[in-house]
Amino acid sequence: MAQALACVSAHELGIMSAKPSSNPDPAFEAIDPWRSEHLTIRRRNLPHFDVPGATYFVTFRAKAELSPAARDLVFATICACDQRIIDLEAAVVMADHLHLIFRLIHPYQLSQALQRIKGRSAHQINQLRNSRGSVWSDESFDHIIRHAQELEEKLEYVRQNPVSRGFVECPDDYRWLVIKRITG
Ligand code: NI
Repeated sequence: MAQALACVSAHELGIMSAKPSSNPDPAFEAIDPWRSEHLTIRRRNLPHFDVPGATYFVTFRAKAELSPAARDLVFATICACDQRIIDLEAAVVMADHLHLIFRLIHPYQLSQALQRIKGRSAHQINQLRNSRGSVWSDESFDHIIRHAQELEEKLEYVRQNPVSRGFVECPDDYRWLVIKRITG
């Protein structure tokens, strides 16, 4: 499991570990998603928050490695959902997982958006592979981005993912990456 989560930074998983007790009002923090420094929801086990206007950082994993053709299909599915279900900021499709940064378009909820992306891409990948069954891990990791600096950090994280994984030397050379705004 630790390996499967390797690309999610430690603070993304902060909700799973004890938080330092330096906060003067820990009870308040515990119930307010905007006050929680690194709210991350493991959606199979915990309730989640749909906050209107929130920008989400979402990661989910493929059960088996995605071929370049499969990554094309996933990327096309994400782009097809953009401006219909999600307002996409950034996406990267890696060989075994993907990261998305987006806002929801009314009236869609986070679970619906993820179901749409996972379901449509899985259907197409199964056709490609002449296979059936689940393509994606059931779990998704989602995180509400709280402020502009964090958005910049997440955008850069997404942008550098293919580089840090050794796929390319420059982010622009990676085929399954989109960043909509200029960073830096
Ligand atoms: Ni990653």
